Amino acid sequence: MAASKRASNQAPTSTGTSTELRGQGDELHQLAGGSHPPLTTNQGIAVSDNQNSLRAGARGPTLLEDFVLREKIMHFDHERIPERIVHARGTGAHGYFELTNSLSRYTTAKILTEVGHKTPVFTRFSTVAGGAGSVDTPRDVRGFAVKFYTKEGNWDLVGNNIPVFFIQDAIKFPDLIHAVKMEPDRGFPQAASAHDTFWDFISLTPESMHMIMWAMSDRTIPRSLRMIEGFGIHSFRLLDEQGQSTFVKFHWRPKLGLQSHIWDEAVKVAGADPDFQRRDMFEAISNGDFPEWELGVQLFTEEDAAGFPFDHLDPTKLIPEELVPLQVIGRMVLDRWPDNFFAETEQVAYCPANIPPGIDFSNDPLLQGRLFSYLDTQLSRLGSANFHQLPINAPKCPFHNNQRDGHMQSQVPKGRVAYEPSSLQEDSPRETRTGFRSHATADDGLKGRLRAESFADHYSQARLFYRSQSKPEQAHIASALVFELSKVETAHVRDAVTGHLRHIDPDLAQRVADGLGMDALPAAPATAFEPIDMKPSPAIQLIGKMKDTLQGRSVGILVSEGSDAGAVAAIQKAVKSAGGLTKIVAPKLGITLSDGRKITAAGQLAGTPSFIFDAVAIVLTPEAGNSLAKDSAAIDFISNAWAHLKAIASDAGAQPLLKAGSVGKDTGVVDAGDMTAFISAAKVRQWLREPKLRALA
Ligand code: HDD
Repeated sequence: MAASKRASNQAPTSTGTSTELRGQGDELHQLAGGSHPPLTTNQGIAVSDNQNSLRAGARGPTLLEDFVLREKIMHFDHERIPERIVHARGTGAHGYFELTNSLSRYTTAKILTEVGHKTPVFTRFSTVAGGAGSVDTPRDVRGFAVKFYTKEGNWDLVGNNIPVFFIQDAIKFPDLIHAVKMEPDRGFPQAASAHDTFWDFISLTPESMHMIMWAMSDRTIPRSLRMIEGFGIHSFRLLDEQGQSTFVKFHWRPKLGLQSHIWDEAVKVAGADPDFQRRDMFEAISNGDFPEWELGVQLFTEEDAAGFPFDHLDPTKLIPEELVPLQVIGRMVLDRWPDNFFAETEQVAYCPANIPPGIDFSNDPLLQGRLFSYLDTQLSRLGSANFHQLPINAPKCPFHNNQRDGHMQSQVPKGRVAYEPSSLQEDSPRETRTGFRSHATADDGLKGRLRAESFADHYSQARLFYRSQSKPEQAHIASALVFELSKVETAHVRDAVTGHLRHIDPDLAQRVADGLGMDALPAAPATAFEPIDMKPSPAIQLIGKMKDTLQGRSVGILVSEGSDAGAVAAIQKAVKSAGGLTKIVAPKLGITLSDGRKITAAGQLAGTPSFIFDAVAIVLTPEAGNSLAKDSAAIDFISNAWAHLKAIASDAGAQPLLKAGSVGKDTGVVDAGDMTAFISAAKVRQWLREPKLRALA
């Protein structure tokens, strides 16, 4: 049978008659099993042979007449659409938003007033700088874009995992992006900010300093997309029945709490699994472990804003939660993976200008520029003004207007009226009183290319951020700056950035200068605004927002031939009851434990390093312990777990391996018999271990 299958698949088959060719298709059909519909061209013509093109003789030329071939290749040639100029690498999922607390005092928007209603959403997470094929774990801001298909039209909240942005005015966006992307002469580095052009731009753009603090923190190397916050960044408005306005900032808070990689881990994960975060999201949703976020709002009035020591219209500023508390109003659950990556995740088109009645924009100049950019980019990416008709983009409420025709029109409007006003057709669409209205503001300033003086303070909130961090977080920020600047070849750029740091925090500047081996601190640039000290905000810590849980985390259990089945089962049980997942890793996929049971490991050791787990357990016979102590993959497994500050449980047999991996002693290194100690150690990183093993700035 195998031989005949090979023979029938061999191409080309002699001077096959059409009968022979059909026979081959039928055979393949039977081999696959089931009742498949006939393969057709896009015109619905059934295809009899999908293996051989039409030729003049078995060894002759292919004929132009072969419409099956030409249609197939033409379509293939056009399979790609332009990738997003930013945020090209992304992962999306379907789900719903459920309102838990009504904002009816402030807005007429139904999505924010109808408690209990579940609004469908499609949410896409992304990195910013890399191309569509880049890795998931570079140091980068993460996009957090939510399309709510509300009853009153689509609302797109197109945010990031950081509450502020690099620049104050949209006119600088192309410069920022050109600076961070691959340098144009050499075409590298891909998905990395650690290069001259990025830091050159930053050194000349003091308004970016606050964002730089966030970007250099571990926020930009998240462990999982399920463990990031999201922010709408700009102030928006809520409008009530009378058109009264209240300002609002939107925040997403992950149910699993925040967790990030440490830098060395992120770098290694990039090699081990370029799709790490996409896979993590896919597996979580497939396991029914649905990612979830709370939606919180900060509400404030024009009068409140007048009392803030910063301008809330400046997107490089956040409003500390200690100043305007966060009120949780709902939750978003992502419970369905897309059926098709291209049709949904690639073709989804977000636009911050999509908002339902009852929500409105503020004058944030970055937001104002974005309102133009996204619609324009969709035209170039999706190639037609009808991109809104694609299923992933179409509103789920009725929509009608007099826009007509255009490329790829898929609607078939009826009737003779395609204009307004009209009197010829009863059901032609008309404007409505409850339609979208803009807040009536009296903005009558002088026309000019201006920047408000209230936007001049570039350092106070950068200082606020740095000083609000815990000690390990501050060390990571300083070390990230040293790392990034050490990749910058131009000395004056390194100096200029370090000079800015002096305005943020002199100690930070000194740490970075020391880390770079500078002889003296470079001069601080002149500043129009003397930074002020703000009260530290613990709410902007990352470590402070880690949850004491194993939920959403995973433990790798390294076993080998004859490992103690009872110990393995005990670890699996303890981790499961703490809400975590376990995966068995072994030198070979098929492995027999001490009870004689043959199991299939989830990962083979050489391809399943410890950095894809949150904690590890090692259960080995003395023989296996001795032999793995000479195996570099096993040594890397354990030494990386130690270096990445993870909890390690091990039995007696594993000790030679721990020794070979230079594992030391601390509260995170426990006996495999003590699951209570292991579970509590596995919930956190062993921060106290870090200074012992890594030179941080
Ligand atoms: Fe943007 C995509 C977030 C400023 C122009 N942006 C894009 C995406 C996110 C953001 C999450 C990906 C959406 C998706 O998943 O498809 N962008 C932001 C945030 C900003 C921001 C949080 C500042 C607060 N963006 C910004 C400015 C401009 C753009 C100032 C232009 C003036 N952004 C774009 C774009 C993109 C985009 C070129 C590329 C692909 C797309 O829109 O659909 O239009």
